[in-house]
Amino acid sequence: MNKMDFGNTFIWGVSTAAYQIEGAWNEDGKGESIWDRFTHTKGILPFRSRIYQNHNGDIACDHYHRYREDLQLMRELHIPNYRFSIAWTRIFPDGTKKSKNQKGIDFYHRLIDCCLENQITPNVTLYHWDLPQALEEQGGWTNRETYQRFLDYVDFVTREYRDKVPRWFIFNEPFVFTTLGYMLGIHAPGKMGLSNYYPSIHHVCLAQGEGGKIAKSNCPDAEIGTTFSCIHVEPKQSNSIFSDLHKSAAIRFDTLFNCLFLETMLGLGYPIDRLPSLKVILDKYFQQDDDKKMQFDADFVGVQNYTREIVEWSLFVPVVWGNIVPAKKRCEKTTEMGWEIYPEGIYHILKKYASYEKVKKIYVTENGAAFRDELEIKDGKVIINDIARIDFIQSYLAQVLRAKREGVPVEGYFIWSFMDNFEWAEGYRPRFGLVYVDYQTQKRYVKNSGYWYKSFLEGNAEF
Ligand code: GCO
Repeated sequence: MNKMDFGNTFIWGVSTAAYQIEGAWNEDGKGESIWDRFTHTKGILPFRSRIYQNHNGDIACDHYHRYREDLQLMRELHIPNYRFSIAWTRIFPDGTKKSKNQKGIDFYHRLIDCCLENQITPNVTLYHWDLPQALEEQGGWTNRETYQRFLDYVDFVTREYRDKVPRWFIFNEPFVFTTLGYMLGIHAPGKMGLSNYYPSIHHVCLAQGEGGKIAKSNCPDAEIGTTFSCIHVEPKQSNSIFSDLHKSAAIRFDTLFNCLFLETMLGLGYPIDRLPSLKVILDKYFQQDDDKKMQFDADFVGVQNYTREIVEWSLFVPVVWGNIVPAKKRCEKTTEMGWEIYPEGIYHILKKYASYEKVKKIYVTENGAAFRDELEIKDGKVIINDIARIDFIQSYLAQVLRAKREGVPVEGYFIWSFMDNFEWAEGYRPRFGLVYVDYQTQKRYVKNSGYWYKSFLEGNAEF
């Protein structure tokens, strides 16, 4: 198999996110984001820091200052598409348009122009989790007003850069940032409980649909879509009376993980039939015409898949009434994140998403793996022989091609990630990059997976 098997309209790239790589957390007028606050605030439980070894994104990969070097390296690796996110707080430091910050606006003009100078297509994610802290102090996504502020931000940014950006992503993984940030409290802003979760889900659905329509209206010739974290879910196998209970738990997890934010965008409404708990949203937060507001005729959907989950029924976990069976309890092959390596999972997810009539096109906008990278010096050169990451990418690509050959309209693949970066609550411990970052010196070293991707993109790598 080689690149040409995917056809010459298939797009290839790498993905990153502002908070995970930029650093310069308070430079040139940038406002504080919820991730600045969350990483600067110690956890409530003294023995448990909220972030591995109290890491934070203050400096990260210093991409804010080193983007030219990074894009030059991307060009040397013949990577044609760069997906990155814009930090809302560089544009509107307090989250509202009255706080417009020209230095932040100019930075993204420089970044986008540098992409174009290097023959790299800029793909812009409008929101990759870094809500302005000033808006969080008014309730954040639990406050319906926040979605209006998001629309002001989307309107400004898509007008500002529309002549240079051909592809826009409204959100990165709404399921993840609402669930981990407003239900479980393990991501910023660290809120917990259904009274935070349900309103944040609804206001994000409104922001997704209205934001998509505004972006399309401002950039009619661009491709406008959004990205979803997708996890292939299977029920725990059991011959006991619990078998059906596990199966119904798997349906609830699958609905929450993979269907909720997609189906509201497609105009199918909340999947109450499969996840009755969501009826609270209709009773408490839904307003007239919200179903129309949530809808957006996306040009594409972004699928982000890394693993599979096996679930079992449980009486103790609300909303889904189930538990995830930890991967390390049921399989040998896991990544540094403890995620099962299960390539068939991306095939199943692609088939699932393609089964929705209104899904026109799919890009795989994140896929990749964290493994322990060993550095060795050979003839004065740093070698990182990350075979496991190359195997991972090849095995998942094979499943993407399998789905494509069965008629799934999958038209692109972006590796997470171009370079090692800040992995949220896990800090800098897991390394996902094709490029190794020495955080002490900020030196970059291309891993063998980066060289492999280069030769694959040149059409020279068969597997
Ligand atoms: C996500 C985010 C990325 C992560 C990556 C690895 O999908 O969670 O988009 O920011 O870093 O997926 O977990």
